[in-house]
Amino acid sequence: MKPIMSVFAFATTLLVSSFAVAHDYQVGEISIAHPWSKQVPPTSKVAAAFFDIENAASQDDQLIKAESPIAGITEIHEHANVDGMMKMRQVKQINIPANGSEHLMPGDYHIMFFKLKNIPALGESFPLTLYFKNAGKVEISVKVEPADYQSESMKKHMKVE
Ligand SMILES: [Cu+2]
Repeated sequence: MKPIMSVFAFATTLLVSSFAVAHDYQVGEISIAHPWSKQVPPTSKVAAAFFDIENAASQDDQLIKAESPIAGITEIHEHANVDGMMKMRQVKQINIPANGSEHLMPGDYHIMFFKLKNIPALGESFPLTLYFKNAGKVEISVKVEPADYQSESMKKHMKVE
C-alpha cells in the first residue's frame, strides 16, 4: 500500500493513483479498461488476462507484445475454429481499429501466461506491461476474479457460438 502523501507535494502521484482506482489506463490515444484474470488452482501452470482496448486515434494501432513478472512466458492468443474444434493459438498482434475497440475475453482474444512463477490469489492484482505499435508501452494492473466471473464487457460483446 502507498503511504499517505501530501496533496500539494504529490499532486502528480495522486493523479496517477486515481487512474488505478478507476481501473482504467491510458497511453497515447489508447485506453485500457477493467483488466482481469480468472482465478486458477494453486497448482496451475497457466493463467489468462482479459480487458477492453479503445483506440481514439484516426489510424489503426496494434497490440504487439505483453510481459508480466508472474510468468516465464507471456503470449497474445486467439480462439479459432480449427477443423470444427475451438482451439487457442498464439497471434503476432491484435489490431485495434481507428476510432474503434477490441475486447479480450474468455473464448476470444486473451493474454496467456505460461510457466507461472507465482499464482495470484483471488482479489489480488498483478502487473502486466502492454506494448502498442503506435501508442507505446503501458503497465496495467490485472485483478484476479472468481472462476465463474463474467465482466460487463463479456455480457455485452461475447460472440454467441
Ligand atoms: Cu491461450
